[in-house]
Amino acid sequence: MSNPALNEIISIHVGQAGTKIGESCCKLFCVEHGIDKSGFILNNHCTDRTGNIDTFFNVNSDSKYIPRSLFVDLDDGSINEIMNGSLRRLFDPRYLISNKEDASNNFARGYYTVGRKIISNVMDSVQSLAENCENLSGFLIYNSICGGTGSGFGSLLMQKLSKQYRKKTKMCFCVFPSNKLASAVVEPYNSILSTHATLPHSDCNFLVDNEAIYGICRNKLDLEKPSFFELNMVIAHAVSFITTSFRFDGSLNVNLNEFQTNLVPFPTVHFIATAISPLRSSSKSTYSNVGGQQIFQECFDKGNQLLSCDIEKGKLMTACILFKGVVPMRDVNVGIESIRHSKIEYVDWAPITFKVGINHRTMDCLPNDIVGRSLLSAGMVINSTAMGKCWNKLNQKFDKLYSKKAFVHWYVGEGMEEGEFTESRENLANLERDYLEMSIDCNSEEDEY
Ligand SMILES: Nc1nc2c(ncn2[C@@H]2O[C@H](COP(=O)(O)OP(=O)(O)OP(=O)(O)O)[C@@H](O)[C@H]2O)c(=O)[nH]1
Ligand SMILES: [Mg+2]
Repeated sequence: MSNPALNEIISIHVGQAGTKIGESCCKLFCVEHGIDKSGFILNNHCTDRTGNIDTFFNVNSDSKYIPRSLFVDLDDGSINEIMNGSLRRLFDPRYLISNKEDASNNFARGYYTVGRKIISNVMDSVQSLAENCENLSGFLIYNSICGGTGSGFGSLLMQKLSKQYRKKTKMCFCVFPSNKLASAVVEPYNSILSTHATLPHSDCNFLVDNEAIYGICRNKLDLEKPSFFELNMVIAHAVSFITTSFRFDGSLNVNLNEFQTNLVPFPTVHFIATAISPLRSSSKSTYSNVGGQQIFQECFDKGNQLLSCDIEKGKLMTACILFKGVVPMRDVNVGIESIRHSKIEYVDWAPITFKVGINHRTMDCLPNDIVGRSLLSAGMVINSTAMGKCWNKLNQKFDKLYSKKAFVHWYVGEGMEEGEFTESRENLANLERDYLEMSIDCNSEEDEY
């Protein structure tokens, strides 16, 4: 019989960004649950801080905890790094899957050709992880929707998961293309093709972009030239806030289903921005002491957001704030009130509500962390109609490329029909319209995003 206390989650990390972010997250989760780099509970770890360790970890007969995580990449570069990295004794090598040939920034290679070669192997591994669960609640999928593997193979995987595990929640943590920084000219194609392919299969996508996180590293954390390693540490903290209530009991807890119910008012409108506060350099002080009200305000500050989406240019639909530390309810209420009276606009078809989660544990940090500790901290997740503008910008970039049919032959050459470009673009136009629809007040006929 299933144990209702258990709520296991399977994490799947796809492509370079997905796997490297996954490694950073696992490092932080180990610190939080008091596990050493080989998977054993630390001797000096207080047992009541271990939390619901089974959410993200399996335990074997030697009492070793192994992340319930699958790492997949089409080339072996990042997987080899993980196999030889500081967590090499933690992972089960059966769940580190790679091949020899990447998708070369091409969605079609990840989806139709190179990715097809390993999909059944990957799905067998997912099944073996799922069979080991007593009460699987769902999947967290990490990828970059700009890369060929992340977008193409990620989409193929989501479609297979949706077919095989239809009723299980599927949430994604995605690197979204940056406005100015791009590592490949075809990023708009990959992201739009993959968003079209996965829209009905994902319940909720938490988006981050590297430009926003570079800004955090430079302006808040005093790092002049941050690398992916540092960017991924910031992302790991955001993931930690979002998943804390799945992993530790709290005075106000938010589970996977509650998240979805509260954050997603309409199935396609499921793209969520995240912010963290406080963000102070770890070199400045041992602990910063910031109050609940200030945390609320900072979470709405552009400089604290991991996605370059101008919340002030849209209307807030829903938001959820997840505290770590002891926060008086009075401070929470004053914080909510101050946001109600700020420049932020709200949709008028739903009451202004902030779902609040509180976990009394203070935040944990890695030994070499760039994010400074704080007695009280929070992650905020926001669903805003401003996201419609992000899709609009990306659609325009797609249109420019496609007006010349530039680079299309690389996709067609991998067996993709050209019609998939137009079909995907039309679907993304519908998504823009969904955001527009959400932003129209009940009382007025015309409005903007
Ligand atoms: N935050 C973060 N972004 C990354 C990382 N690695 C790559 N990226 C970004 O992700 C996008 C490219 O995606 P990758 O994950 O490298 O590509 P992939 O999924 O491996 O696909 P292919 O290499 O094309 O087969 C670019 O926008 C990179 O800037 C990382 O470790 N962290
Ligand atoms: Mg790659």
